[in-house]
Amino acid sequence: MNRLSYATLGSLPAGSRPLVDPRALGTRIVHLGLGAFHRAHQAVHTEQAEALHGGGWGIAGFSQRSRAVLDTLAPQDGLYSLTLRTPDGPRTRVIGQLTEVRHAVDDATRLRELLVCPDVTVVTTTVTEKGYGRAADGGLDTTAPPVAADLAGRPEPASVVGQLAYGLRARRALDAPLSVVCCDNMADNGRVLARLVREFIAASGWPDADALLDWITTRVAFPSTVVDRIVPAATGADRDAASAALGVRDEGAVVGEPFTQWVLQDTFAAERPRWEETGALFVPDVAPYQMMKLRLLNGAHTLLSCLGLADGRETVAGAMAAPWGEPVLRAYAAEVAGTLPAGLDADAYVDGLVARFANPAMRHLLRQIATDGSLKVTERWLPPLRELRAAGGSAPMLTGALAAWARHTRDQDLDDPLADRIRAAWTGEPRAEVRELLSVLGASDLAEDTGLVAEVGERIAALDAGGPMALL
Ligand code: CS2
Repeated sequence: MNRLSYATLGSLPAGSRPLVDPRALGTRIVHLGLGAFHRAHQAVHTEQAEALHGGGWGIAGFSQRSRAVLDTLAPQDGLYSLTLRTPDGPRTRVIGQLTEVRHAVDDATRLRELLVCPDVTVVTTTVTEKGYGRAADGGLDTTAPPVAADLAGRPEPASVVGQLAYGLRARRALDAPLSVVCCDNMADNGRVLARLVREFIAASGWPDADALLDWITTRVAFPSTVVDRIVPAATGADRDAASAALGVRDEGAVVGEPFTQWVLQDTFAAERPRWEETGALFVPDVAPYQMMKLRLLNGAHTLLSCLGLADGRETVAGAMAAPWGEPVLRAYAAEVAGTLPAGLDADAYVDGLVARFANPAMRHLLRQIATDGSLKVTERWLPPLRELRAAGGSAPMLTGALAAWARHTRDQDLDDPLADRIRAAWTGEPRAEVRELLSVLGASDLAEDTGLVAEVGERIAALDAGGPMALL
């Protein structure tokens, strides 16, 4: 079978072709983190906006670590297909918005070149929570290896924050405004990223650091965003199915659910694609949307993954099919909904989640969600837990969730940047264990809350004895 590429575009079934001719695009967006999520979300919105309004918003995607994604996409001229797993069957279409696929370190010169190009006015990022090098207090961990080496003046920065700081420093000479758009699942993600970049510059020792910080204040925007589309890691079978649908071999195929949401803070500093024409929402403050999505969707995902893996389930739909699946999800959501700002329709949102999670056409592995759990728990559960405790309310589902995560770290192989410290917390003394796990999460306030520590301990014992139903 021929490979998907510019040369074979003409042979694609009519409904599977890119909406625009990718060869006619310029490069106006730099994207850091070339994973499946970007390709199934922002790239798709951008392609739709391009088809409607033009503008030449091609994307240069820079992989941060993996070279495999380049080996896959470079021979395909940056083309790949997205298969939407609708309940009525899959729909496969080639997305043609990537004009360049590169490696952020190997192609550091090209990255710098693009960041000083006046046509480029938007940088987007999807590097996962751990990709930002945050310390427990939310600031930059200047001792973490990639950041520390970049601060020491490594010419090809390997940390995302270093890449942005160096890039902005170069761009200042051009004095052209830029929007840096964080698209990862973190509360206040724009402000988080702005802070990290500023702290990098402040720690850099650059003679122009102060002037650069002033320039960033006036010329660079870091809008916050909420991104949502469930994108399970594609399997060999997914690639085979996409290739069969296209009639050409696609090694870069991605899969996702039909649902997509993108909410952006309306504070861009410079020209951008008209994403609002593709369903994206521009609002003055994304916080309500962010809280609803992180706490309900992502929080429930993490809970289902911990409970489901312990219960021998493999996928989100499998966990939802368990007798405890939907009741646990609804009980968790009912508790967390109490922490959301007024005016949101949490009930409708939760009904939507039940349908999305139960979509039998999706094979979303619980193990994928369980990855980097320590960072996710911190974003998704601890803020609502703190708020409910501060208000004097009880939070049985959130303490149960922490217990489920604790058991997960006790019983399962961990793929987590803090795995060593987490494993070392299991000393055989139950109270001390929970306390230590909370400290590892950077939640010393909660670790010192003896009532909470005792409750989590009891919930661990209840789950050990009764399985997920014990949470209800
Ligand atoms: C999931 C997210 O893996 C995870 O942690 O909760 O990737 C989730 O599927 C997306 O945020 C949905 O938008």
